[in-house]
Amino acid sequence: RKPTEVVKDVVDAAAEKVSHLMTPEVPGAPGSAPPTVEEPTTPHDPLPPKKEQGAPETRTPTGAATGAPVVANGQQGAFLTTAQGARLRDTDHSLKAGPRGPTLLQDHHLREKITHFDHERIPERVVHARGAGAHGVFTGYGAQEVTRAGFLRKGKETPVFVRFSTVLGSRGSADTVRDTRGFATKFYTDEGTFDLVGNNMPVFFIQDAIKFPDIIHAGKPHPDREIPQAQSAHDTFWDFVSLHTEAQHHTMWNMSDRGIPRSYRTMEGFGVHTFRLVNAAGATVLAKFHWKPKLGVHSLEWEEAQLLSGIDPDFHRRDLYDAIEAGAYPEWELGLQVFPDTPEETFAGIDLLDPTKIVPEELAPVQPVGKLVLNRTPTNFFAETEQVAFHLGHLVPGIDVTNDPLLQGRLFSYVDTQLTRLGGPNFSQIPINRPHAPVNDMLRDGFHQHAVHAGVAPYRPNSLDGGNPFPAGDAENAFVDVPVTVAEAPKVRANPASFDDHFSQARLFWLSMSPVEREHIVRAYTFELGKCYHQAIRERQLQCLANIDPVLCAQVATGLGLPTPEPTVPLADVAPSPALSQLGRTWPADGRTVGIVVDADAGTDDVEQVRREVFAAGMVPLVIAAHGGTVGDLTVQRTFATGRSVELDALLLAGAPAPAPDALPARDAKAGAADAGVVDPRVLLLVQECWRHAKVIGGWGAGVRVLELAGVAGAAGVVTDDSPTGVLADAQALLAAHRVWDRFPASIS
Ligand code: HDD
Repeated sequence: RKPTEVVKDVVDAAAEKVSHLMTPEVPGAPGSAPPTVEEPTTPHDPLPPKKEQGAPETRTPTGAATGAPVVANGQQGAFLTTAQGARLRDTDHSLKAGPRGPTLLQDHHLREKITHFDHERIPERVVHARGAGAHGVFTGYGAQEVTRAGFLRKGKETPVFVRFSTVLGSRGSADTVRDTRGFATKFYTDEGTFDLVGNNMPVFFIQDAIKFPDIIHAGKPHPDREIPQAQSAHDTFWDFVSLHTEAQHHTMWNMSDRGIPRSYRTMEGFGVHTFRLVNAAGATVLAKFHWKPKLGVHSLEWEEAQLLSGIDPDFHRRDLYDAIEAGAYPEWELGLQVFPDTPEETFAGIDLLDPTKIVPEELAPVQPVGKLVLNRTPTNFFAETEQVAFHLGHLVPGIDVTNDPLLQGRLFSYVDTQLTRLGGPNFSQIPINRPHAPVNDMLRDGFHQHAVHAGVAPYRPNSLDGGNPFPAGDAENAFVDVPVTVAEAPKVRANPASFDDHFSQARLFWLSMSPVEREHIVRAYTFELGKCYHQAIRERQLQCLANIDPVLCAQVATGLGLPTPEPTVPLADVAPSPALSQLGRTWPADGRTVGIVVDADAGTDDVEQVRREVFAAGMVPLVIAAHGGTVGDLTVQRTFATGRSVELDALLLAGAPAPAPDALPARDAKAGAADAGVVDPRVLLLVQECWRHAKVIGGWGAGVRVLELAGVAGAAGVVTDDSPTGVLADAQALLAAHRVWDRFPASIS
């Protein structure tokens, strides 16, 4: 055979090897083959990058003069080379004076390899260090009446990159900690890059950016012992927020179920600040950005979040990646709350420049202006998710900032931080940060300059480069700095008086919660304050709670064993906002995970049928059995050792697996307990965990006996039927509410 044929075979084999990552299948789906893992030995080209990588090259690319192709991935050709392209014979042994001799200083390959490795780590983000990203597409619905921004035009498609994150933890911390989540979106629009750098909560701890180092120093681990990691349950955090009471509203969101999302896919997102939009005629409005997830807003149970930190610290990152690879593309609608641009910059008495306040959706409905679909996972975490650099100053014509003092300070901070993190001012040339709009700036030189700029006159005006670049006017869609009148006022370090109301909206949030959500909030405060060492801090926070709501305060005080203080300010007279509650609505069951416990000794036909129906409904079935491998024709995805309630939305019992005889205590084994219908205790644990976590549970045939032994048969949200598909149908109906909330009637009203 010709060498080219051999190479083609190897390339085909390699492509097949990655194809399972591209197909919309969950590993173990019916018909999917296990991937092969042998190491190929014949030279061949590297694995191809996933579709197009990064943005098109818009600056003069290195190599263009020689005609060499410019590829965004750094691997070309079949052979291992140095960083300079010289082919290498051996990368496993350093150059030594004889096999047992000392290593020679002249080993340039050893030094290049180790030196590069020594410098592989870059500083992690000072906040939001832990994150996960994905590529996608944004499609506008049309919003010309309020903004000229082209990416919001009806039907206009714009590539995006989104990075979700926690705030407090280090890069290696767990995903499911109680914290705010970042929701940062980079729109690579034709008119320049627009970054919407938001969170999953619509308010912030502070009203002025100058206090950002304070809140972050308070939330990060204690400087002496560097604990706790990725937690707010410690003295410095509660010391700060109880003294700095404007943080109370955001803190309440963190203590609510919003602080422990079920998935990035089930989070709302908020731009937080009020922005100023300008349309083609120059008319302006004020607006707040909202992301609404297609799957609804869902959260973990606190016990689940804690267990996951040990069982699967990468739970959210894995969930995002798996969903996209399985073709269950996460979706959000972008919406706008629009307000008239009045000199007071208020709406319904709410100061729109105060980032600790929301405008309830009942007063200003969220109007959808586009759809985001995440459909591609990053090829390389570091190159894309780690190096992506967001900045609130990345604005496009039609979107401008307001005087919100938090927003104003952020406009400084984001570029500044990239200088240290990404090593200089040229971070916009890193592939993930490259604009898709043509760039013609006069920025030159600096560390890591990748462009080979032509011309001699990077200044204006010039005649030597023919006057290029030329400023754009309105007709060429130049960015508009809205000429807002700045009030004649003395220079002061002060806030407007309206910023002094710190409790009314925390109360609004509390009053908007359902009883079960309130119970979760009480438990969260009790847990977090219970972890503080200082009694004075607990008492001070209880005083804040007393100013928010007496029932909340009394419940937490009881949990802490402390007296309930009286309010020191009048309780705000506010109307609840039902839109803030996560309960009481139904949602599509897409992407939900259904565990099916099978008995290795029983038939599996009915399980196969249920499995197919789960798939057909857009959900993910996970077969759970005593051991890995196969049971009948079924591939086992979780065993009784690895399958836990935390990754399931529903659990179906298709059998009553007995414990392995040698797993029984000697006494039971002698008494023939296995024959007497004893069920594997790990299955009972699984059922009980699912029950505690308010999961939908179902069973048929012998599975019903497991439910009886676990003591949950007949309880709310536990369905049984003679027909397996009948059980699935009932379970699916219950899943629309996400959990079986009425299993635990809450006492707080
Ligand atoms: Fe910030 C990162 C969101 C206030 C300074 N911030 C960062 C990220 C998100 C937010 C989602 C991660 C971006 C990514 O994935 O790379 N930050 C917010 C929101 C805020 C906010 C919604 C309030 C409404 N931030 C805020 C203030 C300051 C900063 C007031 C400073 C004065 N934030 C930063 C930063 C970070 C950052 C230090 C760290 C890494 C980065 O910027 O690129 O500059």
